[in-house]
Parts: sequence; structure tokens; C-alpha cells
Amino acid sequence: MTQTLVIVDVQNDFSPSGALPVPDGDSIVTVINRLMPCFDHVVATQDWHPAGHGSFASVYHLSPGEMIELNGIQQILWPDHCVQSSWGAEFIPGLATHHIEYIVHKGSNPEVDSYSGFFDNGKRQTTGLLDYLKTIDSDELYIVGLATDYCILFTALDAVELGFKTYVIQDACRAVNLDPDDEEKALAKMANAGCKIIHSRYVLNES
Ligand code: VGL
Ligand code: ZN
Repeated sequence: MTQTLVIVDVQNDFSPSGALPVPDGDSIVTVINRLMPCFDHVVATQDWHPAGHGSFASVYHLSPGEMIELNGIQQILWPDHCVQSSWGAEFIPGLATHHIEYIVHKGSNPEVDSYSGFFDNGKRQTTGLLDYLKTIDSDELYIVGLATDYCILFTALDAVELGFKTYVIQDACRAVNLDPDDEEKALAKMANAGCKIIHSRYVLNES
């Protein structure tokens, strides 16, 4: 059994002062820092868009939250966020990044969004995460980060489908909640797919 902590998109633009603010998004850094030393391996994803990415509302002079079709796939439009090498794309300050042994960038293709850490939304291209996890022989994934209703959801669903024993540490994730019940719906979808939704206590051995 090889356990890997997968840290999803803990980046400045998803903190409350960022371009695509996730309520309370920065508050998970403390618990993630405590979790990291408990694992055999720690990897992270970064949302990593080129300027003018096809998910940005500004490209079409539309408003964030509107829907378009992007190369045949339904796409919610977002504010410009996580532009490659910008401050917004950096890890949130305070994250103990020295524990992170592998970083995967996703969303770099302007033509398609990539919520999952494994594949783009059209499942046409891989990110390299699966190959890395095979290299280190990991069979159990513990997923934390931002946001529960997008990148956590898609990463966790792919992880189960790929055959990993998959845990989502709920209190180490936060949701965008465009609709107030999006977090709850995402957690239900993940649980139904076979993910175990757990509390960090379960890993940190606290009661
Ligand atoms: C995300 C929306 C757009 C996420 C990334 O990390 O959950 N959400 N890009
Ligand atoms: Zn994005």
C-alpha cells in the first residue's frame, strides 16, 4: 500500500483575495501542512492557463458564470485566473511546498479546460499525473485542495475510475458554491462513485 496526498490547485487566485475567489479557500493551508508529513508521497496540481484561455469570459466579452460551448464541450466562463507564471498561479503563501515532489500543470491548452488533475475535460490529453503515480507505485490517493465542486470533483471521479482507492479529505477542501448546494452535490457524487469522504482527524489520528 502506497499512499499519496494529491494537493489540487492551492493557488492565490482561488484564495479569497484572488481572481476566482473560493470562500475560505486559504484556510485549508494549515491542515494540508499537517497532513503532508503523514504520506509516502506528496504531489500537487496547478491550474496553469495561457493568457486568453478559452474558459475566460473576457475572451468573448461575456460575464463570468455564463455558459458557452468550447470545442463541443459545455463550458462555464470564469474570470481570468491562474495565468501561467503570474502571482495568481503561485501556491498560496504558507503552503509547505518543500514536501511536494511532483507538480502537474493543467489547463495549458487554450482550446479546452481541465478540471481533473488527470485529463482535460474532453479526456483527449493526459497531464502526466497517472504516469507519475504508476512510477511510484501508488495505489491510494488522498485528495485535498480547491475547489470541491470543480477540480476536486473531477480529479476524484477520474481517480476512482482509474482504479485508485480514493479518499477526499473534506475539511481540507473548499467549494466555489456558485449555487449554495454545489459542495453538497459534489460530495454526494464522489461518495456515490466510490470515493471515501473523510475528515483529516482520520489521517492525523486525533479524536
Ligand atoms: C477550478 C474553475 C476554473 C478549480 C479551476 O481549481 O476548481 N475551477 N478553473
Ligand atoms: Zn481554471
